[in-house]
Amino acid sequence: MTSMALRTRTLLTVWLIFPAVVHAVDHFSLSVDFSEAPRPQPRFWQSTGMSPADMLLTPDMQLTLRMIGDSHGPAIRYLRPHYLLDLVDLETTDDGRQVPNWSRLDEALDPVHQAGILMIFELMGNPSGRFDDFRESEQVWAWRDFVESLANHLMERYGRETVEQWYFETSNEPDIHPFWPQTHSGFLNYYDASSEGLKAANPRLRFGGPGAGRFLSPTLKALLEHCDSGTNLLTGERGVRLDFISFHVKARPHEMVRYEEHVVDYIRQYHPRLRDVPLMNNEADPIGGWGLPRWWREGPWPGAFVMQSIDLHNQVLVDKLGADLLVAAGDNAFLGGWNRRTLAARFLPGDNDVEQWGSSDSGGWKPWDRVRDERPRTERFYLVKQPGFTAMSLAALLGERRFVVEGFPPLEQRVDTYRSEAPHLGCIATRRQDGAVVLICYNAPAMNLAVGRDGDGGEPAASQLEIVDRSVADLSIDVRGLDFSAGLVTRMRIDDNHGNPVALWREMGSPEDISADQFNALQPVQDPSVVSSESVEVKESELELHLRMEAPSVEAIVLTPGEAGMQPPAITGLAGSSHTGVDGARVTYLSWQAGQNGSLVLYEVFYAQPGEDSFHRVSAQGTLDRNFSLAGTEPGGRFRVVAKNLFGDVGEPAELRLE
Ligand code: 8U8
Repeated sequence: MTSMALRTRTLLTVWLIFPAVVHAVDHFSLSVDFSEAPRPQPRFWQSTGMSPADMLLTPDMQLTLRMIGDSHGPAIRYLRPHYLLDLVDLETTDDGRQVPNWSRLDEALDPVHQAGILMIFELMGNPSGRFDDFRESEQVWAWRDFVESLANHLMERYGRETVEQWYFETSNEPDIHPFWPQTHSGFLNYYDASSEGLKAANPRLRFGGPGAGRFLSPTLKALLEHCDSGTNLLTGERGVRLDFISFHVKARPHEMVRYEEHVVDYIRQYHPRLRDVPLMNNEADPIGGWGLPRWWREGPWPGAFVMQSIDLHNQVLVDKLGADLLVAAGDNAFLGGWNRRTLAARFLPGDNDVEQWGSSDSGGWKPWDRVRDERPRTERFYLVKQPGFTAMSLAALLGERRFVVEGFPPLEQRVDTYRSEAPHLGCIATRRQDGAVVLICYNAPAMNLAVGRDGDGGEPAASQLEIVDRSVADLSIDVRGLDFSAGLVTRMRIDDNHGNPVALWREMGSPEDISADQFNALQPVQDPSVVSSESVEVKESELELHLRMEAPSVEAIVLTPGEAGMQPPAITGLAGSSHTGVDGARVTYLSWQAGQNGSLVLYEVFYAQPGEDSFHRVSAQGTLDRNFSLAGTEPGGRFRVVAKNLFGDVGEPAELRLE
């Protein structure tokens, strides 16, 4: 779409729906009291996944990992890839023993570890095709030994403490063929052997599953039954350890938490002994099929979805059910264009959605029989962060103590998302360790996500656009119980016009191949926009806030006590690496540290071409993540990075000269 066409649509929207907007903007009067007893805010959204594992060997995936590790917080702590053990070959020694060759697995996991990311390690894959029937006792014992040596290898390479923070999980979605091509009873034998192998290496390693793909499937029920009261095949003991129960629900958040509640009810009714076992919905995506084009992925809706999912999981799983929720996060680290389920949109020379080496051809699926991958390897690329990922960086601002925001209709009335009032709105209110208060509000229009499938190329239907247009709302929030008298209110936004690079890309004329200049223009918009920062007086511990929530949108409001004059941390560890952009330009990826990651500072990045004396700013005025990419850099070029607090105080800069 050209910028001309874009403007026309904006005008049309204004003219056509202006009368409707005047009557239709809902208004909600909300309140939150920070002097009440706080509730916990577990970080269950900080996980992602992708498939298959050999994608970890590609430069574009490796840069995605670094963007995760260098994000604010970090936004994401755990990675859950499928088919890791397909990277292991069994080699036969002279005396006829089979020994694992770990080198390709190491090559895949090293960059994950270097990026500071922890693993949800699925014991998935079939080394050299050795294990095809776990009803056979010989295979069960061989698998146990294999898992023990795997765990020992991982602890040796990545450190015992690190691996103790990982979660080991069964094979993904064993209730969906051909993820688990074997029998049911074979699966339970595999479970026992995996559990014993891990325990033999280190009893502190955590193991659970089954990563169920279907709602309350026979596989999930059988595993619960087996772990509760079955017999451990290897030890003869009654019951088998289950350190967490994992399953997948892909739906909009209201429906998602309703399904999850059924799973919790089932566990409590039939397996009261397992009632306190922690839970993971480790593929909590809006809809199945990462690789199908979806119009609503091109823009801020996935960001609003992230916040709504956090809010409803807080309200239902944490508060109402008292569940120990470890993970409720998407499987969204795939590589593809704007409208695929990706953390960063990937630009390739030519068609951006062409299949590349290591990426799968149909939505996370990988047929067992594919051995060789003849497709082209990714060599030239650009990555642009999507609003769903940016929203997770914003969520990292949230504190550990949460307070209830009153004033929306009760949740039970909002469950029917097509008929009830305000199913799409919500606010999360927290206080941080450093005393700042963080409120995040969202507007996630409740349209039918499946409309726009296949046939029509992922274009939005008129009915859906209408739902989006009608969803705008005004919120007034009466904030009470503040324990400071003066501070700063900083607002950061993600919506159509803020923190939304695809909008700028459309204004550029939707180029399939972006240039270095276009990439550089997209960089500053991939962060949430700081839209305002104003000093406020807090009278009688109270403050009134007003927000217009466009649809879809996310707004974070940070209330920082105190005033200007504090020294922000110095930048340390400034480092750069480079790759090649689609147009052949050299792209420098910068990353750094500053105090503790997660502290309330923003960064500014400046660059001077070789021979130039003065630096010019290349980033937005404040960026949240500890990384930045610039295309068209040259040897001798110099970067300067500074941290500044929200009051504008600037810390000690760091400089880097490119080789
Ligand atoms: C039912 C089904 C059919 C199919 O062709 O592929 C599937 C792939 C099916 C169900 C699940 C499935 O994989 C899971 O979901 C994927 C997705 O794209 O939603 C991926 O996110 C996951 O990696 C995978 O576990």
